[in-house]
Amino acid sequence: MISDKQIMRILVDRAIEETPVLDMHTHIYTPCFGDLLLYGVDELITYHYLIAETFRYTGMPYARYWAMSKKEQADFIYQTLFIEHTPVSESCRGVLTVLRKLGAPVGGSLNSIRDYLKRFSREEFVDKVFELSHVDRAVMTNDPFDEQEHAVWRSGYVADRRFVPALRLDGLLVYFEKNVDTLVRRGYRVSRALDETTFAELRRFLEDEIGRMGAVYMAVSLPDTFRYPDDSVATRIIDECVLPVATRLNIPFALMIGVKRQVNPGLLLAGDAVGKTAIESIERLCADNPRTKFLATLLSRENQHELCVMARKFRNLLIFGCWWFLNNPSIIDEMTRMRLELLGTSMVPQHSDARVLDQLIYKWTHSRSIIAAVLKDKYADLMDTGWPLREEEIRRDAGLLLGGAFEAFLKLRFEE
Ligand code: RAT
Ligand code: ZN
Repeated sequence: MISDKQIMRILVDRAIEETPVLDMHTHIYTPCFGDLLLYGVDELITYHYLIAETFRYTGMPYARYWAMSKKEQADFIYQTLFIEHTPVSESCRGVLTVLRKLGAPVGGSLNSIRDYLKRFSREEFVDKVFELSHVDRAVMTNDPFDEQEHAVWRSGYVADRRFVPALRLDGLLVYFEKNVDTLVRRGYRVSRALDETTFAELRRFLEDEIGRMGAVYMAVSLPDTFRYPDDSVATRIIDECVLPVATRLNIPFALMIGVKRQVNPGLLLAGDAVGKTAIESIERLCADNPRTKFLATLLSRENQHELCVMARKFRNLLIFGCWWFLNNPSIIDEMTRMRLELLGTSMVPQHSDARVLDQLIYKWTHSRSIIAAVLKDKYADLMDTGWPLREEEIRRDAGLLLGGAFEAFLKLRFEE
């Protein structure tokens, strides 16, 4: 006879499998952005996570790698990580999951894989990836200071319901000085002096960009050394511009904190590391701005428990994802358990951070199975209490965890 718990486990797998994902942070783009949308096996293999892993096994000068064509780089990484070594790391396994799901010859030569993938047109490939990953919508990272991207927003942008815009603020909060001239060229009366006119113009800039894009949140990635408040440009622009605009438009301000930029510049994008940050910055922001909504993800494993506790204290804080170096099965498992135990379903267990379209497939295949495994354990404990767990509850939870909690947060309005 099949037990209640066995039935529950089948229902959980089914619910997690069948629930479409709203992926709240990626680096992929609507097809109208042209070559900003990365896809295909050469991009997949030259993902910066794999570049860092490749250099573990070679004495080759970094510059020689960067001088190669994309195809040569992919050949080199494939040879190093998949042929000369066993591809057991999470990033390597990810490539293989993508290939398997696409029906490509896993274990074959890279050329045979390239040949296989030629059967898809770009358009077919985009459809195929969304179908295989069962992602309904993916939130982009839209940098208003990227000239190539900006040109498309000004003309040629074609909305695609699967891609949701989000306004990235690194250019304002981290690299303000560098971008003053661009802002002036675009007709904003700003100056490095950070006077009242500049703040008013920056608010106008933010509202223009959010309006043009239809951005659902503003976001910034910050170093582990970030402190709020302090006497930095970032604090001043956050106080005078970002918070008022976020509150007025009722859209969240997403903080992604903990990157140690360029500890090894030779690796370029793969050269960033991690550092623990001071949770007090988030505490202050949430406590002082109860009507403003914050999203947060921290890069250091050491910050995860206190971040959960912070979310228990502030309803205007929604924590999300297992970011970058945390996106490994053992850590996702641990973080998802802790978050469910401390926050129930009022959190977003995962985002993909996909830089290459194809990565939606593996990031969600791998994460779905961990989320399902954790849920099964939690439900088994719940059933032991005598709680009559129903299938509707399982489906409701799957919906919340795979995007519903984020969507509900977007709609929330905090009145004081
Ligand atoms: O995960 C990544 O690919 C990083 O390089 C970053 O892009 C990070 O996710 C970010 O959004 O800053
Ligand atoms: Zn990212």
